[in-house]
Amino acid sequence: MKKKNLVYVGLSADILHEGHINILKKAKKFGDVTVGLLTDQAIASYKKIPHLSFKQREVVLKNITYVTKVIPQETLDYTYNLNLIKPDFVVHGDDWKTGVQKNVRLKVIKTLNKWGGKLIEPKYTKNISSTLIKRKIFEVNSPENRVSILKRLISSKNIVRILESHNSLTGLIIENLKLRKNKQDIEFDGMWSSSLTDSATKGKPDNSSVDFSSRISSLNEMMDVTSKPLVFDADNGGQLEHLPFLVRSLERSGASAIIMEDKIGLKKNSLFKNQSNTKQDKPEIFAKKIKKICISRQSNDFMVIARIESFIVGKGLNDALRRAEIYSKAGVDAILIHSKEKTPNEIFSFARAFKKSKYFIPLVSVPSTYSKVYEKDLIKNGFKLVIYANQLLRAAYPAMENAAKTILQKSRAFEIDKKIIPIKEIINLIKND
Ligand code: SPV
Ligand code: MG
Repeated sequence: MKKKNLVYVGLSADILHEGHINILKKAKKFGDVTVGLLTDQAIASYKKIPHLSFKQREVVLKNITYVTKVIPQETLDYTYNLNLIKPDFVVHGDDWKTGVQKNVRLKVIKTLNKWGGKLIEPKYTKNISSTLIKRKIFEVNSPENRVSILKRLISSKNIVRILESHNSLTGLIIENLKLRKNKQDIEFDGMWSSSLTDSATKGKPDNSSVDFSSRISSLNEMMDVTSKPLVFDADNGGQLEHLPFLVRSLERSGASAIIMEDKIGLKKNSLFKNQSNTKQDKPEIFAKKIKKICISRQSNDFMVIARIESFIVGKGLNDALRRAEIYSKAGVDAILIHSKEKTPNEIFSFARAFKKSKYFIPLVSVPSTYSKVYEKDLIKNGFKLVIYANQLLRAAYPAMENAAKTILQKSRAFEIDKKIIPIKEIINLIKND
């Protein structure tokens, strides 16, 4: 009997729709179908990570009549898997002739040529797309789903990019801004609810004058109109006994992580030059707070991140390392090593030493003072999360002040009109359908 032909179909299969079924059905006509299921990492290399995990997507595909086998495809590029199984056919919708996948397609053709394999490209099914379905789902996305996204992003991306958001409008910038760079779509992965910029927006100092109920109310306004993960700056977390209630509120709102700094006493922003009155908590006492959060959280996907202030208060590397191990043992998911130096040397020396510890966990950086550092260098040094902690507020304030000044100076608004966006654009900025 003639051996059955082998057909290969590469899929993300996050949300399966009739378009996928059309492709698989067509593929089955040519032989036995092996699906190369893109891993979270492969998908994250060119677009948002999928809603469903690899395992969940695999189960669905394995149970489809037209599919014989499912194997992981670790990269967007098919070459490795094609060389591995040498299929007679690859089937893909004809929608990849342009865009991110254009070169992937050309490589598929070249590789198949080596053994006389063929690329079959059925017409893309119109008026259906996972993106459209995802948009609809987002409207009813539950807080529980939202909480988990950050942890999955951290395990599937080189680095997760978080930007400060101090109101819903800045949240929408983070939500919607997309750029094409080096043939990749890039965007911010989530929002940082900063104590500094949330307080400054309310005209108050960053010393916990803005209490948690007010902070959570601002957070909820951002959550209402966005879908990306949010990381909450909890200062030192407040009283140990109050922490379970804070965690409950954060999880209920859909926040993905709490970052708590190891300081005690009246809070002072870490970037102030004079830190003479700033005190660090005893590491063992701080570890109790960490444990309290870990046992209070409903979901293990809600991340607890400890922020070490040893460099800020002038203690050295050894103190920071000792604390990192204690906090890691207490159960935190990541360590933010803070610094107000002009270069990242201090945090990189910490990273090098901590990497050798058996308690090593992912690192978080806040490059406010050492802003020349590139993400690629953070990645090289073991950082998995970068928080741009205050740039949107710093951009907005001088722009607004300048507009106010110009109107005062000119006794009319005409001169500033050229420098600000038209009212029409502001109206169109927020959809109203
Ligand atoms: C914040 O943005 O509120 C922070 C970072 O906690 S820092 O201002 O550097 O303390
Ligand atoms: Mg803060």
